[in-house]
Amino acid sequence: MPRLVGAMAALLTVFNEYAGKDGDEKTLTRAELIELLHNEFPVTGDSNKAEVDEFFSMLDGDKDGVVDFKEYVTFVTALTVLCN
Ligand SMILES: [Ca+2]
Ligand SMILES: [Ca+2]
Repeated sequence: MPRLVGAMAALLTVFNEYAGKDGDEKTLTRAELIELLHNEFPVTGDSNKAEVDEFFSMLDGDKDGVVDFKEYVTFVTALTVLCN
């Protein structure tokens, strides 16, 4: 598989795997997001609750209390740019 296509597929797979835990696979709740970060971004594992709250509201661009795929992708893209 071309690497970029593989990266996109991985993005989707990770989102779907964590977003589906509460039965609503279209959005990440706070608990789902914490689990995703803990397993897939271990560097954030030591964040305290206030940091997680701040992080979550940063991701939740439209402030509806959940993170949808678009908000998640925006976040991952921003992180990728930061890492470059
Ligand atoms: Ca969900
Ligand atoms: Ca949202």
